[in-house]
Amino acid sequence: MKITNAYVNITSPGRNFVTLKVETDEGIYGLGDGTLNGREMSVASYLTEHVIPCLIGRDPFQTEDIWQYLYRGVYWRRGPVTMSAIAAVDVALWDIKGKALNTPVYNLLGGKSRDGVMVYCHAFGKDTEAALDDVAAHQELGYRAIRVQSGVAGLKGTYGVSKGGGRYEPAERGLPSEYEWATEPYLRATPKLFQKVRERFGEDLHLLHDCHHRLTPIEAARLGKELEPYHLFWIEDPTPAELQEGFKLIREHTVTPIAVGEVLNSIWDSHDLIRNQWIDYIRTTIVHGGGLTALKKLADFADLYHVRTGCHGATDLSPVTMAAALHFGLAIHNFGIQEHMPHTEETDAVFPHAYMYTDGYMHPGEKPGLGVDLDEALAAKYPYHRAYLPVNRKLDGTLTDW
Ligand code: CS2
Ligand code: MG
Repeated sequence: MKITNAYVNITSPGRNFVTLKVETDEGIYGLGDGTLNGREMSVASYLTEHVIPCLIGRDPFQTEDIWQYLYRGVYWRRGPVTMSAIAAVDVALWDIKGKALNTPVYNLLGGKSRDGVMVYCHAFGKDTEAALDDVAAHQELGYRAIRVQSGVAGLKGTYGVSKGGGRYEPAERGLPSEYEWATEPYLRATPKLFQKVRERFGEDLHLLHDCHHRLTPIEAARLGKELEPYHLFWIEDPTPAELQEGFKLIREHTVTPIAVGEVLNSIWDSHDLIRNQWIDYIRTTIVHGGGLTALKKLADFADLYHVRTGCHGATDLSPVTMAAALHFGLAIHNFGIQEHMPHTEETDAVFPHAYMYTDGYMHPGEKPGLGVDLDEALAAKYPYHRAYLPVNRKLDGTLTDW
């Protein structure tokens, strides 16, 4: 089998998605997600101008060699654009392999290790009461794990809370919007939020919280310690992870589990976090982490240190990544949990798929390959619009992490 053609599809059913389609001489094609929220055209250009010419004529079964060719052969390594482009190729090739062998991709990753993939959803509110009501609404839908985010009194806009109610979608068309931030009100309010959640919903519900890179290590240590009575499943991105050893300080103060990784894109970015057991869950995702070939290596390395996966699964990762993540989560041994932010109906129509949600779990389905497709005629009805993630400033105007 040979790759005969490949091209990038960019569509925007409510938000932008970058999809690579790889075609072969046997009529089988594969899809890969190359979406990088706020920098989509960088990945599209990287694929079209630099990667696709090198794919034509290659054997799509050679996932390892093609991955190494695209990673080592470029000379300039790592970074979200490069690794998202490599991921788009890699996932498309696994899709082709599964279709050619007439089997779901999970069977190529070790086969089923569990019956279903436990997922967590997002509950949020502008204040504690609204957040608790949203937890109740999501518990009604059967979720056994729920991330809880709340507005912070006195702050205009907070990560994870939609501005005007309704769905939360981080990227906005037009130039970046500006949020404001103050750590102290957040640190005072968050333990009280989770105290209220436990009082209303009891101990059985898995609770998660995303600090979204906004704390220093000692602030994260304080928060983790004050959340201990509420037994969270994890606190996520407690501090920017470029300084991996910053997590050593957090670890010395709290037993609240820690998840990191959605902005990381290679095993080297989390190598110290994992081998020192400074974290409990690795969130690096298939689309931004170099694809299934790379994520399988990362998961196997993490398994040696009791670190489980908790892959990123926001709406800015397309249904192609959701499908790949579910095959991956069904097969690997050290699966932890999978994030699930349901896409819009328009998005699901553009990307028809076999995966399904039932009572707190998801399953990729039994179709050969990934079990997801791209309706190109429908996709064409949603042209790309440049969009940006917000920026965040402290009350004195200092730019900080959003
Ligand atoms: C968040 C993401 O889902 C999460 O854990 O951190 O929503 C993140 O803000 C977006 O993916 C950024 O594009
Ligand atoms: Mg996050």
